[in-house]
Amino acid sequence: MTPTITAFERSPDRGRGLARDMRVRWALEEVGQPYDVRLVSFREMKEPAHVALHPFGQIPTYEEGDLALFETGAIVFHIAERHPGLLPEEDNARARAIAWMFAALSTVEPPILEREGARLLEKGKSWYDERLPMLEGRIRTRLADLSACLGDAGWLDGAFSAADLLMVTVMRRLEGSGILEEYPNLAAFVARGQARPAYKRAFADQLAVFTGNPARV
Ligand code: GTB
Repeated sequence: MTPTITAFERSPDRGRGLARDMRVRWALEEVGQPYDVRLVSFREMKEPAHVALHPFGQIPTYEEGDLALFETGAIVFHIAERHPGLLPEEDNARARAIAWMFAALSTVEPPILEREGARLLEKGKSWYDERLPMLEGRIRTRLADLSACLGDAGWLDGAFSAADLLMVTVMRRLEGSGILEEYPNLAAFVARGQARPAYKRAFADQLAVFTGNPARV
């Protein structure tokens, strides 16, 4: 059954692939699962039909037969469980990859989102100039540990997995900050993810929504 995901009708990132449907598109491309996309406006996201799929009125959602899912971590995990290629077969390696999926979303992403939120909503506040370096310090703490852990390895724990996919998308949200570049092995890790053919296809497809110019790479 072909799954349907939702994405922004007009992404505020202007097709830079930073909205979270990119993660789901990339996972589906990695496993070779075709999918449909239903584009939603900001107004539609808050209407009952969409809220029935996503309690917080957000994108992306994932529908497959009777199953409706929200939360990209859960969606990517579901895809990885149903298809070979995104999680190791061996039990312990699989458990470690899942731990890294959680680490990406619950340990590395939150400080990055805190900074993003502050830049978006707190510029001009009296505390902003003091708060920003503090938030960036928290990101550096996480990235320094991650960088030490990754070392010279290509991926987080053996072969490419859903954990790498999530971590790459999380770290892409630092683009333009200059922070990622302070950790050359992490910058190379992100670039490796972006070089994957499945990433490129997913990126092109979400960009085509913005440009109105469907294109495949
Ligand atoms: N934890 C949820 C998940 O992982 O699925 C978070 C989902 C989420 O934040 N969705 C956002 C959304 O629907 C879109 S991706 N927001 C609308 C709302 O809450 O009303 C977040 C996002 C938006 C825009 C950019 N950008 O412009 O760069 C980047 C990321």
